[in-house]
Amino acid sequence: MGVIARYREHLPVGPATPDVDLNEGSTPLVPSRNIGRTLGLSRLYFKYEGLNPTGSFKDRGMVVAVAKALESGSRVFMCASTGNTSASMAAYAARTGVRAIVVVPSGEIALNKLSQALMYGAKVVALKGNFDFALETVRDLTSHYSVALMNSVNPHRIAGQKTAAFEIVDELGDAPDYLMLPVGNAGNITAYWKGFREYHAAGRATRLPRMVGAQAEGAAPIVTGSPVPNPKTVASAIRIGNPASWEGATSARDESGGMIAAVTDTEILSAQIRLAGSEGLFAEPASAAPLALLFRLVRERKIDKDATTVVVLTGSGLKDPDAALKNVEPPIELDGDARTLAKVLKL
Ligand code: AN7
Repeated sequence: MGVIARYREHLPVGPATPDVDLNEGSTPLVPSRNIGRTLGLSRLYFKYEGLNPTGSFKDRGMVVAVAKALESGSRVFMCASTGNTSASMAAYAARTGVRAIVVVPSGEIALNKLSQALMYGAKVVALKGNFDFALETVRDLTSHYSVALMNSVNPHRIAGQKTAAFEIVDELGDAPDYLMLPVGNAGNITAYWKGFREYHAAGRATRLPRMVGAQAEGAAPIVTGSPVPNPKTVASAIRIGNPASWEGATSARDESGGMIAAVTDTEILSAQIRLAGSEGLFAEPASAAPLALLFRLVRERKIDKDATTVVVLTGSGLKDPDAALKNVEPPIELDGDARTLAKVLKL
C-alpha cells in the first residue's frame, strides 16, 4: 500500500485523482540498539526513509504531486534537484508514462542519484551554477510554459511528505518529544510540522514534538539568517543557500520551541560512520547531520535523557558511496588461500 491509500482522508485527493503508487512510505521506525545506550538516551529511534522505492523520503510527496498533476492534465513534469527529488520524480513519471525533465547543478550531485534519473528515462540537464540558480531557472520556465513544477514549492509535495509524521505517531502511539531532521530546501521540516499539527488537531496525538533541524555549516542560511551565495558541504543533498520553504522552517522551529543549528562536515561524516558501524544503518551524509547535532546536544546537556527522540534518516547511504568511502579503510587486496587469509586477519 502506498501513502495515498494509507492516508487518503488526510490528503488532497478525490475520486478524480488517478491511482499512483510505488508502495512508498510505511518505512521502519528502528529503535536504537547502541547509540542511544552510549548517549544515555532510553528512547531513541531512527525513521529509515532510505527504504522508500527510490531510496529517499522524496517519494512520499512526489506520489501525491504526480497524482494531482495528472489529475489536472499535465503531461510534462519538471524539477530542480540536488539529486533525490530528480530520482523520485523520474521514477513516478516513468510509472505513469509522462515526460520528466530534471535540472541539476552541474557536477554537484551524487552519481547514483544521477544514474537513477537517467535510468528512469528523464531528460537530465546539468545546468552551470548551484541548486538555488537551478530552482530559480525552473520556477521561471514553469511559470511561462505548460510544464508542471514538481519541487516542494508545489503544496502537494508537502501534503504527501507529512505522512511520515503520521506514521511515527501511529507507531509510537503519540508524538515524540524531539523530531530531528536535516534541513536543505526546508520542505520536509515544513511537512513534518504540518503533519504533527494536523494529527494533534484530529485527536490522534496528545502533544507536539520540538522540531530540531540540522544544516551543514557551509550551507546554513537559516542558522545565520541570510542566504548563502556559494553553499559548500560534503552533504550535497543539502547544499542549498536560499531555501524555498525558509518561512515554513522558522515557523516549525519557533512554534514548536525547537531549534535549527549547524554541524561541520567532519561531524557529519563521523556521525555517518558511527550510525553505520554501530546500528547497521547506512544513510547518506545529509541524513547524518541531525545525528551529528544530537551528539552535540547530548555533550552540551541540552536534551532530556528520558525524552523520546526520532532522528529521520532521509536517504540511503547507497546514494552517495563516494562521500562515505573516503573515511573508511579500503578492502584488503589478497592473492592467497585460507591459511594466508587467516594470517592476514590475525585469527
Ligand atoms: C537525503 O533532492 O533538495 O529540507 O532536490 O535529499 O526538504 O529540502 C533534497 C533534499 C534531506 C533536505 N535529506 O530536505 C533535492 C533536495 C536528503 C535530501 C534533504 C534532502 P528539504
